[in-house]
Amino acid sequence: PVSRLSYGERATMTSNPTGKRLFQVMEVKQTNLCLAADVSTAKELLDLADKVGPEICILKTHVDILPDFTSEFGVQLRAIAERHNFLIFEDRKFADIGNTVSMQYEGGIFQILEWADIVNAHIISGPGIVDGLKLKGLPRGRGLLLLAEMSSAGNLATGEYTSAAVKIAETHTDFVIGFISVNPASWQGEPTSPAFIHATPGVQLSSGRDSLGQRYNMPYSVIFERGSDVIIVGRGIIKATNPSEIAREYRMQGWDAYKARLNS
Ligand code: 5BU
Repeated sequence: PVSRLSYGERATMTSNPTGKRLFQVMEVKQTNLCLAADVSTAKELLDLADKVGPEICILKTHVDILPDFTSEFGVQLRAIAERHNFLIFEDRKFADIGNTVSMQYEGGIFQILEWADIVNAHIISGPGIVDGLKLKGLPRGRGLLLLAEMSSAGNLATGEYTSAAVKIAETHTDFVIGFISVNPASWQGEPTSPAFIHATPGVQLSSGRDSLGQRYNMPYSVIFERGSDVIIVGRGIIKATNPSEIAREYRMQGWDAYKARLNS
C-alpha cells in the first residue's frame, strides 16, 4: 500500500499551501532529502544551510540547541531558504494542551510561527493540540506534521497510537500536511491519503543504531520498501568532512528509490 503517484501529482491534492509547496519543491528540485541541521551554533547552521541548500527540500532545526540564537536568526534562515528554494521545519514536538501550544508556537524567545513553514506535534494530549496550533498556523499558511511513529528503540508510538494520529490528521486536512513515520507501508487499514506526506528520521547510508537508542535505515529501504516520502538525515551529513558532497549522495539514493517506486 505505497503511493505510486508523483510528488507533482500529489501537490494538486493538498489544500494546505505549505504541503502543496513542499511537493512542488521536491518535484522541481528533484530531492526528497531533509537535512537535520543539529549543529552547535546558529552561525554554523546558517553556513551549513547555504552550502547544502541546493540538495534539500527541507531544512529541519532544533532552535533550542543554539546558544547564539537571536531574533535575526529567522530572517537570515528564511533568506537562505528563499535563495535555495527549501522549506524550514522546526522539530519542536509540541505536546501540551491546545491553549498552551498556541502560545508556545507564537511567543517566547523563538517565535517559531514567524519563520518555520512546518512544525510537528505529538498527539499524546489529544486533538486539541491540532486546534491550538491551527489557530495560529493556518492564517499564516503554515503546515503541521503529526508524530505517528518515532525512530528510537522502545518508543510507544505504535499500533493504535499510530492509527489515532491518522484519524486526527484526517479531520484537519487543511492544516495537517502529513506525518513523522518510520514504516507507513506496514500501517493497519487503508493507506493514508496521497495528500499526506511522510517524513522519516533515522536514516544513514548503512543501517544500525547510535549509543542512545536511535535506529537507522537506508534511503532505499525508507522510500521504496517502507513507503515514506522524505528522508531526514542529520549526523550522516553534518559529521562528514564534506557535508554537501555527502548530501548529494543521500539525495541521489533517495531520488532513485522514489523513481523505482513510481515504476514499480
Ligand atoms: P540523526 O543525526 O540523523 O540521528 O538525527 C535525526 C534527527 O531527527 C534529530 O534531529 C532528531 O531529533 C530527529 N528525530 C528522530 O531522530 N527521531 C524521531 O522519531 C523524530 C525526530 Br520525531
